[in-house]
Amino acid sequence: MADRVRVRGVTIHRPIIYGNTATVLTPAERETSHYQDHTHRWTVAVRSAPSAPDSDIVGGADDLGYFIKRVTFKLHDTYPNPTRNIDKPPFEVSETGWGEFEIQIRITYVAESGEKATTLYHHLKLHPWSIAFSLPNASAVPPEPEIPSPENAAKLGPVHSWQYDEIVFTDPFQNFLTLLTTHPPTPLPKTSVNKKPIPFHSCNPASLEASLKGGVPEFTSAMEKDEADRLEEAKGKIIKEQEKWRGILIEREKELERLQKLLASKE
Ligand code: SLL
Repeated sequence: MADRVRVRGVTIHRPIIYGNTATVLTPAERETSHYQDHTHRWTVAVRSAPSAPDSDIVGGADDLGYFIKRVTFKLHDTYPNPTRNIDKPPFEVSETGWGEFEIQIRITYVAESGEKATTLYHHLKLHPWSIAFSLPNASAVPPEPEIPSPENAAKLGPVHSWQYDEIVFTDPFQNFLTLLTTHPPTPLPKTSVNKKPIPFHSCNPASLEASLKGGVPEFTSAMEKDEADRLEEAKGKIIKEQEKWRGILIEREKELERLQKLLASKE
């Protein structure tokens, strides 16, 4: 079967995002909820990275159902039926709750891909981002960020926590490669079309300010360049530090040698 032939030397990828959006329940919603202790409504999802035009949803411009067969979200054991299998787009789960926890996300590909499933982890984020753990000079063990009251958190608007990633297929089967190439992904916009904020990431503390102003964040290709620039800058800083400390070490070794000689001459 020619279809089951692997196309050697080819890699093809699909950009995705995974993460969650959370909002504080209004007092009325809390009253009518089955669970009086639930404070937030949240949605965890796997989506295509670009956002649809004029959409209030982070990502999701493309339907990923042509190559993803199932997404399994493993919720905290405090939830009924914590293993949620989603077999068609949108690949997402919405719930209410009171606490943050780690969600295991398992992506299974369509059978003809012959690809193994991918497992990702996402920390469900309910509380607003805080600068406490993103300051570059913060102490090694950062303080726990304060959790604002529901009233104050509600004023800050929805919380977004999304991670960009690329699913890479190496040496794909010919039929799967054809399937992928007949569904080209919508390209990411170069920069945000509607001046949407870039999604906050703790590796980029500068993005906090924009994310606190609210609005639905959007992934752009400029983010990739910005991240590469930040990495370059950090590399430069590390090289400078290394040179500084190497200089200090050489000085100290010279001093040690001098003192050892002095000591030997006194013996
Ligand atoms: C914590 N490690 O202690 C976390 C656990 C669990 C969250 C959080 C809903 C449970 C229900 C819910 O929010 N669980 O169905 O009532 O913070």
